[in-house]
Amino acid sequence: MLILYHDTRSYASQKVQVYLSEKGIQWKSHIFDLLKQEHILDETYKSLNPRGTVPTLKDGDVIVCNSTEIMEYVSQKYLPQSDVFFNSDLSKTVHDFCKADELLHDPHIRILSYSNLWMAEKKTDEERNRLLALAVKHPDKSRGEFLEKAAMGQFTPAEIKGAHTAVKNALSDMEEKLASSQSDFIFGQEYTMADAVCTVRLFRFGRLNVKIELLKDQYPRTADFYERVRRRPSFCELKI
Ligand SMILES: N[C@@H](CCC(=O)N[C@@H](CS)C(=O)NCC(=O)O)C(=O)O
Repeated sequence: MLILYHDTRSYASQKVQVYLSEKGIQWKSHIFDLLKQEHILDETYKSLNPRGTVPTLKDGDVIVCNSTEIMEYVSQKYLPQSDVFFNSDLSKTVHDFCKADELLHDPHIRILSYSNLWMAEKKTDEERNRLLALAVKHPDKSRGEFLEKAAMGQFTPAEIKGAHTAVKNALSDMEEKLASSQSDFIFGQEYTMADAVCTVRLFRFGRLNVKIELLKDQYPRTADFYERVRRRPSFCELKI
């Protein structure tokens, strides 16, 4: 049985959860509470994912880190009938889209999520000091520095503005892709990893107060896409 190491609130983990649910693949959950930094404190997890991030997939002896690679691994191993498997152009398009989403996530969605959701409530000195002490222990130095900045509320106005611009650009890009796809899905006639990515992206934008329904005039296809995917059973995977 596949084991997914994840946090149900994590953006990167949610993409995999939605995709596995869409494709009817069974998996077992190993949850870390990222806000308590459980993924850093667990010594055995370091050997599975040396960067100290989630998600990680374990399939027998095979360990796969990173959301795009996990979805690709699952597609190749368990979904040999999929369009993506037969069509290398489509497979590259979907891959590139998912990789671009990772760059939207880090840094932009992470900055907005930490400042508007995870660190929005005022922390006590004790909580902040605990986070700062863990930040220096993070196996990935740049992630430790990011956590320190988030705990101290030190994102700059330029970083926040850059993140909002990136969100707008992502909405325009989805709108264009849906206009040219001429189907219910982002690319081609089949639900792909890119659709899981867009579902999670729009859900997170909603939590970050981007009112997709109110953007119907500017992004009508994206708003319709979101209405459709919200009705799919896989949407139940999404909670914050
Ligand atoms: N590009 C990676 C990003 C993974 C990532 O940033 N995961 C976040 C949760 S969404 C994480 O592990 N954060 C904890 C940390 O940085 O310590 C992917 O797509 O899997």
